[in-house]
Amino acid sequence: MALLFHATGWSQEEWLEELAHQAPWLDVRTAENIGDPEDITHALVWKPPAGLLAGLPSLRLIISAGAGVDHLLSRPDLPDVPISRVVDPDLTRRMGEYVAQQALMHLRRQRDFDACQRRREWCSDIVPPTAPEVTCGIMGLGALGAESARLLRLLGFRVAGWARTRRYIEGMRCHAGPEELNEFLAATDILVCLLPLTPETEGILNTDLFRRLRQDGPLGGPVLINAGRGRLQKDADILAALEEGTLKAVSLDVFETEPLPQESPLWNHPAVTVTPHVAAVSSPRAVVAYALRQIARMERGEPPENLVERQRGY
Ligand code: NDP
Ligand code: OXD
Repeated sequence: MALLFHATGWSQEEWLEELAHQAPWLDVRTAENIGDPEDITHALVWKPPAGLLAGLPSLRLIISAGAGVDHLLSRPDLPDVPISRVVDPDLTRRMGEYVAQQALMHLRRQRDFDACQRRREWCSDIVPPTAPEVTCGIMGLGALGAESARLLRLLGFRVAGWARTRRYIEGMRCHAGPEELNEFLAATDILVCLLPLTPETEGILNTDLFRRLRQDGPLGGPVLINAGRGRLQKDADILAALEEGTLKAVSLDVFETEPLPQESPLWNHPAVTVTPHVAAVSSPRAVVAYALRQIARMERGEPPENLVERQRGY
């Protein structure tokens, strides 16, 4: 038994140290030191390079080191073995914190106060509404969406949600499917997107959708927070919606092209808050522990957790 580890764009060293620390007994291989491909039974990966997972005849499980699996499902060379994606309290907490922070920032008009401060202006005429006057609508009610909803409710926001299938979450209205999207959008002041990227969701955050959001709410226009995936949104449509006033402000952690190109107007738009895809980073400690639990489950003959359903795309 050997584990192949590869994470594009992350510190390889830090992850290998964590693997050695938590599982000194485990035979860990890397792309540069793969040895006999027949030994590899498990792979813990994030955006593996093309070809890395092909040609591993003993591979039994792929573990995605992130919650999203579009980096795997989009590849033609993906072997036909189960994929477990990380669902972990550390990652979930990070996303909840990001969503709560951004929602409060928009509620409290912090960007406006920042601008006033830069102008040395005492803007005491700006009086923000309170959370119970504002409805947050969460697209995607999975591990991350459900926790974000819980935190937003604790902060006093009205919260509604939308998912592919009917979800039942205490204290909030859950809408389901394309036929209930309109009703959900029409009541939403702050739209929080935590959808996976699939053929159905690609480009869903577009002009048509923005125009269906509640336009006369207490924030002076709807706000978008997207921490799902960049290709869920059309960057150009966001800029146009800000221009025409269909969106009041946006917080974006993800972008159609990452890193966000230097020339993108999103960087210095006064109504755009940019973070560099860090809303919920995968912590080596938490994810290595998760991966080891999945390997142990398989050793005991139990199915791994959080298996991806390939045909639905997440
Ligand atoms: P889950 O798989 O647990 O939840 C996905 C949710 O989206 C489910 O509620 C699902 O509906 C819903 N959904 C999927 N397709 C559709 C559709 N066509 N129409 C309506 N709803 C749909 O995922 P997580 O909550 O764990 O993660 C969500 C995404 O967050 C990840 O896929 C990833 O892209 C992103 N992410 C971003 C990070 C960042 O740092 N920015 C970090 C981690 C993740 P149903 O409940 O019916 O299945
Ligand atoms: C993830 C991410 O999917 O970091 O976990 O984007």
